[in-house]
Amino acid sequence: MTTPHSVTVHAEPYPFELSRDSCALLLIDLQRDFLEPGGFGEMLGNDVSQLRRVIEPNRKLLAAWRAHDLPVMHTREGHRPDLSDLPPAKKIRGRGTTTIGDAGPMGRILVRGEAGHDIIPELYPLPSEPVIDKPGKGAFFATDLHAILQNRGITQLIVTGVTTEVCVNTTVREANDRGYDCLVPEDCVGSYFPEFQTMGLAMIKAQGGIFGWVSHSERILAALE
Ligand code: C5J
Repeated sequence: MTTPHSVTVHAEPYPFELSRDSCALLLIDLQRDFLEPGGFGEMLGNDVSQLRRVIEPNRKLLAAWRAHDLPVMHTREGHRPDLSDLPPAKKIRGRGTTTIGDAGPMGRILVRGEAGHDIIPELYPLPSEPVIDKPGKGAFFATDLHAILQNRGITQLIVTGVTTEVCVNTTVREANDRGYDCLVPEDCVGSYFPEFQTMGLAMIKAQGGIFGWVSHSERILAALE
């Protein structure tokens, strides 16, 4: 529905009516261990350039959100230092020699307070922007994100970050089930695997937007201006 405070963003499967009064930018897990050369992601053999290409479009989108004084929130995937919130199944999954909680190239892997767990400097949160520390893939599981969004009257989310098929997709699905409208700018989300990037986006907008909408940051910026 178009209102005096809404703008239309060209999107698929159909235009997204972005309400300036109730739309937050949610940046998912833009953490050093996932994106930086020398981090845990690269140590596992992943090509971090596939994720690093999202930095610049996210930087522009974040700058616009801040300039318009619209709400911004960030998430980080990780666990308590004593690993009491780490399910044993997650700890042993993959049968790797180095797993969550072990010493990695940037401190203990996916442990809160370690260098690799923190958000990359290019997109670092302002003190006024909530940072949601999440133990799971979805940003709503075992966090206060839903309460924070409800308290601020937010009903729409622009979801960006990494990885497209894991934490971004899981969060969009969780948000959809809680009644939020989600728009995903394709250039602001990234996967180590190009085929998962393609299919992760296709799944969101399939069947008339079964989980949400897909667009491009430039289209969102154009609509905001
Ligand atoms: C995220 C992961 N953030 N792929 N985590 O997607 O394990």
